[in-house]
Amino acid sequence: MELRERIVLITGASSGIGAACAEAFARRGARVLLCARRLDRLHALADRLRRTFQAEVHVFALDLRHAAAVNQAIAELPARWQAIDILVNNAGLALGLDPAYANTIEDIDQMVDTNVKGLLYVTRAVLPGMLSRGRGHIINIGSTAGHEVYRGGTVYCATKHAVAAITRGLKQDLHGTPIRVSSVDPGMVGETEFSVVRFGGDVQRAAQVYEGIQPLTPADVAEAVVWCATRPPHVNVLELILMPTAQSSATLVARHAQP
Ligand code: NDP
Ligand code: 8X3
Repeated sequence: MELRERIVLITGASSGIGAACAEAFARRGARVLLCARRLDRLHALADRLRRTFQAEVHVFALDLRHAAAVNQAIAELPARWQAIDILVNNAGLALGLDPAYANTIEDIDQMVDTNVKGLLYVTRAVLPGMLSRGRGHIINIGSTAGHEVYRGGTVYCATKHAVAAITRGLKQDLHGTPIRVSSVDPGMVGETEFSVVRFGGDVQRAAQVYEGIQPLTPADVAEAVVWCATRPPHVNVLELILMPTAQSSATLVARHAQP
């Protein structure tokens, strides 16, 4: 499917996989709508995409944990940005590596509110328009953590299992419509802020996560997202799992091996 002139809304576009998706879609001529909490980051990215690809970009600040803010942001989009063709539900985070019985209530709330409820709020705000226009594609960024669990990741894994359930459930909710639903589920992705956020800003601890392996890059994941979006209209990629070659499960990681 041709991406030129398509409107693509990407949540969590201020860093990592979301920023890479913005670039991958902009490079192919799509019009990109970018949101996150850090508006300065979005403006910097928008400037770069305009300069490099002559891309059409619109940015807005959004904390998607707040349903009213989500509804307002979508309702108040400029008229020429309202007909969203593709929604990339990317914003998300993990906090800590504590057992679930030791997680702070604030961390539990933030993971669930962002990864599950926020994703549902944005989807709820965008899908009716897609249905009325008779075209659209929801692409969720899930995780291998939505297919397995690991010690210390109970809450995060639960949220990503929820994303997997939402993807499969939405496909059934949309049965018989032309709207497509996909989940792109990566394993370890480097060059993002994911582990720095998880470890509360501890850059050294975050770097150890990827020590001795070549993780996926945000661009690798973005290419998978674009691939889902560019299949012909009769093809719906429901779930796409990708991991670094050096990773075989959440905890089975071949460090200092080839490649
Ligand atoms: P980053 O931390 O680099 O990016 C996370 C993005 O989410 C940021 O742009 C952040 O923007 C945004 N975000 C977080 N909270 C909110 C909020 N309340 N409202 C709006 N935006 C928010 O990590 P990644 O790029 O790695 O993460 C992107 C997605 O990929 C997540 O869903 C993550 O679970 C998933 N993933 C990551 C993997 C990895 O190894 N890195 C592997 C598998 C999946 P801001 O802070 O400006 O709001
Ligand atoms: C992010 C990667 O290692 O927490 O989803 O499963 S991991």
